[in-house]
Amino acid sequence: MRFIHLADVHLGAQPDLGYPWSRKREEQIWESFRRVIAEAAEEKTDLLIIAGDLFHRQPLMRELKEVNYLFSTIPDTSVVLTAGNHDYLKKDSAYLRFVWGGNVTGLWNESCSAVYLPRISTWVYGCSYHQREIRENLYRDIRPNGKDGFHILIGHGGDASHSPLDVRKLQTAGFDYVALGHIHKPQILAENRVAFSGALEPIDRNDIGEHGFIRGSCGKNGTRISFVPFAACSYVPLDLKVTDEDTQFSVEQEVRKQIARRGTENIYKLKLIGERSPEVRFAMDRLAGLGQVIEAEDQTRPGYNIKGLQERYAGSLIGEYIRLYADAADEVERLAFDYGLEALLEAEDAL
Ligand SMILES: [Mn+2]
Repeated sequence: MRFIHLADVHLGAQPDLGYPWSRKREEQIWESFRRVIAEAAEEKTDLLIIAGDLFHRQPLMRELKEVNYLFSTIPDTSVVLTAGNHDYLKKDSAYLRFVWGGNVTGLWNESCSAVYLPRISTWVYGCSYHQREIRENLYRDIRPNGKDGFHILIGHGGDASHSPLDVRKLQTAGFDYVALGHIHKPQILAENRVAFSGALEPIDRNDIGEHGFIRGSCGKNGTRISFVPFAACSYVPLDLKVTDEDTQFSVEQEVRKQIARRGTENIYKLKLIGERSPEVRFAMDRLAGLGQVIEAEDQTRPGYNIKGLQERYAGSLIGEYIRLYADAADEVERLAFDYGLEALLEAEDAL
């Protein structure tokens, strides 16, 4: 029995609102979901699990119609989904009013129930959020029913206000696989047993690293799972170490090179570190314009020749300042020292 485990697709999300690529990202999330369905068709996947937060907010009827159309293109795949904290089941939720295709099951109950899929001899257990926050562990007492077939649990949560989880218990409860959603970072918590697929696409700048889904199978020899990178883009931290040789233009050249090498489709969190020549200033807005750069931070320090300055300004205010404050106790003092020295040297220059 071959399955795909998805979660946190967040259809309808508009990542990085206000940035030029936001609209494209909104489209890419839908497009990625469509690509997964095509993948399921190609691989003849038996079961598609969607472990909550398929939508970023309450789904609209027309959006469910699109989703249901996509499900109808994989009639031989059973689709089982639950609602998470983002697309939780309000009283008038479109999820409940919508008439789904024959291959689609929503586990909409507030507490765990199971559906049996005879074609693949598989029981799928799970429940849905009926409110934004749930502070108790929804899956504490759930166990497989002991009947023949594979037993898969769908869970959503993992933090204090969204069903905290007990991984050990989930691991030993007796399920063939526990498919988790809510935490956007993909992570296998117990080998071939318990995993967060992570968000299909990164949803905001905190979703660093690769994203995709989990592909797995259950059979006579147990369960096998693996993570499949699938997202159209990643948020990439880009720390560039500058030296006293660097200038605005040389750093621009390096940023261009790095973005070309790591992929122009990605979104970058740029940080300049290291010691720059004291005369050089970096125009961070120019650097941010060189690609999809969501953050551009200058954390460089002026690389003063402290010893040289102290000798040169011995007996003057600058010499005294260096003598008193050059040994900074921490990063804040160090920064204050740099600013102070810079101001003093500029004042000196102006004389
Ligand atoms: Mn969630």
